[in-house]
Amino acid sequence: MSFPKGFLWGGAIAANQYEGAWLEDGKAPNVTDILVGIQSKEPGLAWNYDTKKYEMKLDPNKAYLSHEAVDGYHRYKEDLKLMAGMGFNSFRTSIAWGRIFPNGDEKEPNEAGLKFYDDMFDTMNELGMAPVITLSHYETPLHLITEYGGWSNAKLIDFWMNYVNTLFTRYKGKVKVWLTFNEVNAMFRMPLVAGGVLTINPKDPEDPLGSTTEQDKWDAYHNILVANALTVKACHELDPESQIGCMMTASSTATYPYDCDPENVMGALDTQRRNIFYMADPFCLGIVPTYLKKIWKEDNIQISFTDEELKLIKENTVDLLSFSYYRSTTYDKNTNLKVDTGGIVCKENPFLKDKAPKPWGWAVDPMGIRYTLNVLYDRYHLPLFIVENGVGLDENIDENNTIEDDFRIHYVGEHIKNVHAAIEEDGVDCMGYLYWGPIDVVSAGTGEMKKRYGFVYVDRFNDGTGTLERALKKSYNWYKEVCESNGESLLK
Ligand code: BGP
Repeated sequence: MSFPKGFLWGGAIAANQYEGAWLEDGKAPNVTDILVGIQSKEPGLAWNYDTKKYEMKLDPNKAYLSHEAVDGYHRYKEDLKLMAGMGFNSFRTSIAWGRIFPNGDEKEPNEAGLKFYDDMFDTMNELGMAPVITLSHYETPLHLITEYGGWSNAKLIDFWMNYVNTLFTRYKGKVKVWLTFNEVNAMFRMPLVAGGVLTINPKDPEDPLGSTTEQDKWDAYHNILVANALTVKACHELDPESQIGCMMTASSTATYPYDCDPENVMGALDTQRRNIFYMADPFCLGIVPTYLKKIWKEDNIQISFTDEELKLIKENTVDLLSFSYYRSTTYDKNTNLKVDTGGIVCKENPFLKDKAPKPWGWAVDPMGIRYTLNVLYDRYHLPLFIVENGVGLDENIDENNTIEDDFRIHYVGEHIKNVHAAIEEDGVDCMGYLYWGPIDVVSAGTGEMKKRYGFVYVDRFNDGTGTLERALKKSYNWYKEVCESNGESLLK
């Protein structure tokens, strides 16, 4: 009882949550640098009434923890050794776009940024961990948003292509798997971060987020579909030995009708469509779903794809579908849907008794990952890659300089067992499991340090204090056994 030979075991992080050094070696701010967590409703922006543009204006009373994060920029070599120490054969991180093209619209890249990732990928390969690299993990350069309005502007496609062509050429042979945009299907819930969209002539300058229109978002959708297809094409041409995938937040795949009321069944399907399939279908099947026409009509959206664009999207589908899964949800027609980074929240599922400890308290649904794998495989027949699954806990180091994180061990173990069942019993082609946040990083959603996912603890706190020293939690050795035995330790 083990996983298929060559199964990829490891963990995943993102540049903006791990590296810090937000203005070092030529880097300029990216979109997450002006937020205390991507759920924040108050971006550090001010409207300049003369130039009619937004400018960065950080709130001096707020702690922007991502600016220093956990100092990965200076400590990645030791951290990667700790990751390899767990028997990882792969490791996922992102490239901060702004290290390579600080403002995003330069013609020539920043050599210091390129060199940094050269060294990082060499270190991973030397340690036996195949780099799995996200091209953009909520890291659109801020200048592209304040100057151009972000992805709603078709100019972004050219800037992006200059960026990705530079990467495919430079890192050819070093990267095993490329992923295009992290959780880009969340762009309607989080347009600024996941879609990099901001209206540059706002109705209410004091409310930058509230001003972004549905039309802006659909324009961004259009441009991102074209950019994704062009990226797949470029990758196949420039770095044919690697594979390229899209990256979806797939928790919404596991949207269960709250009961058998046909309206709830239909509503659950509609939730899946509006949250994942509307984007995964073009990326994986090369089609723009027909039901979108109804939505565009209802919302009075002007959007049309040229024949040439449709052909491009059709011919350049991804090699694999990677995704995050944290938890499932229900659909109930009488309850409003709420969102956070782990997925959608609706009416509580009475069958899920197992809950993560408060304050986040997510309902644990390990079978949901098996369900998600099955739905996605039936629909796309593509290799699937779990590149995020994990649990954030509020943890304090004990007198033995460790943390007994039994709940994490339980959570991860149950999910991995269901991944195995999907592969062995259901025949799903799943190429790997990467745990989200194998080392504590800044939370994407709330911008805190307090929400810790790591097998490795980092001494840093919400108020910005801490020595940044690393310590191993109990789960470190547990996950090491799982990875080194190719899952056998868990399945026996
Ligand atoms: C995903 C993001 C990650 C990550 C994770 C956990 O949505 O891709 O960047 O952080 O969620 O979310 P959080 O940090 O908000 O708990």
